[in-house]
Amino acid sequence: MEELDDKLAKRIAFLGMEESGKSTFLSVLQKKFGSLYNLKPTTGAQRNSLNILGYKFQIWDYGGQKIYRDEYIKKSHKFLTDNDIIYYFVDVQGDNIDESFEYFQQLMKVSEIKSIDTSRVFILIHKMDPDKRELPEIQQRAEEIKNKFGSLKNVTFFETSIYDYWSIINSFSQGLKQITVIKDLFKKLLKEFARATFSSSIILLEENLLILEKHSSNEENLQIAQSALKQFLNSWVEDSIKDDSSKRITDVIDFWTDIELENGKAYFQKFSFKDDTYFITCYSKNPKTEMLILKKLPELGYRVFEITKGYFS
Ligand SMILES: Nc1nc2c(ncn2[C@@H]2O[C@H](COP(=O)(O)OP(=O)(O)OP(=O)(O)O)[C@@H](O)[C@H]2O)c(=O)[nH]1
Ligand SMILES: [Mg+2]
Repeated sequence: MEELDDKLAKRIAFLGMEESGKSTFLSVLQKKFGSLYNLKPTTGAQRNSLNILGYKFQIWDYGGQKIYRDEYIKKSHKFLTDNDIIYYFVDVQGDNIDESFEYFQQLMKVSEIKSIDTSRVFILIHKMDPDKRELPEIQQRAEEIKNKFGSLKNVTFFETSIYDYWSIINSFSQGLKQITVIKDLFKKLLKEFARATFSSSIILLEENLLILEKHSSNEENLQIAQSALKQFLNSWVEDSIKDDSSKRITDVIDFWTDIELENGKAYFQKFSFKDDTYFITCYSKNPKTEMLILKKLPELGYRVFEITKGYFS
């Protein structure tokens, strides 16, 4: 079983300068909130794993101090092979942008990384903290990062902060989407579920709270569902940090939550099939939706489970 898992393991790289926030981001993904603020600088390249839909993903956290950076470039065949996805971190509050860009350019030149499709390279403009991101100097630095890094390759940017939980899972889910197949089955499933429950938009998440798929009648309704989900998640993260940081966030999350919106209601529901746990957010203007979701969920659980069995083939 272990051998099979290893074959399926997908490799994701976290690269960037020292102190750009890579290891902290990883701890948030792994829900290790207890050790969030006392991480030491990473020595060399460290392997971590994350289970997603029952499959093991490897996340390589490449310590960013100069001695290590030089080593990865020099011995790229040893350090940089087999990565499927690259997350490159730029600290919007502290990094020397020119130096970071130079490192990024060097990385993109080595053959092991050059061969990776641009759709699999993500730049995280990190430490865009909610209380700082509107400041003119931060905005200006974010713009500078986009101009510099965007000039080299047609990469995707995300603005992230550990103080905005949504920004972490959203950016990571986008990357994941690049290495997963059978997307269409989830799409179809959600479309049917939306029809059956009169939902205007739906977001499906797996047990790490990573987004599997979204469905919506239009962009505006999707935005409403997303901002409701963002509210749910951010409040739970706050609670779980305050409360007892050793507790898994998925245990802190209520089984069923809803919020009244100006026009309609948003629901958040945890559901399971066998040992697998999933979450769903629905936004609807129809009062029947609440009852219909509860009625239809067992079947949805079964079908999501069924799809995930062949998910990473
Ligand atoms: N304000 C703010 N600080 C952050 C954020 N993410 C990480 N940090 C802080 O940035 C510092 C460095 O974080 P690390 O995660 O250790 O950085 P790193 O990129 O792993 O560093 P190396 O291992 O040396 O490459 C720590 O003090 C973190 O608390 C963020 O989103 N906002
Ligand atoms: Mg580190």
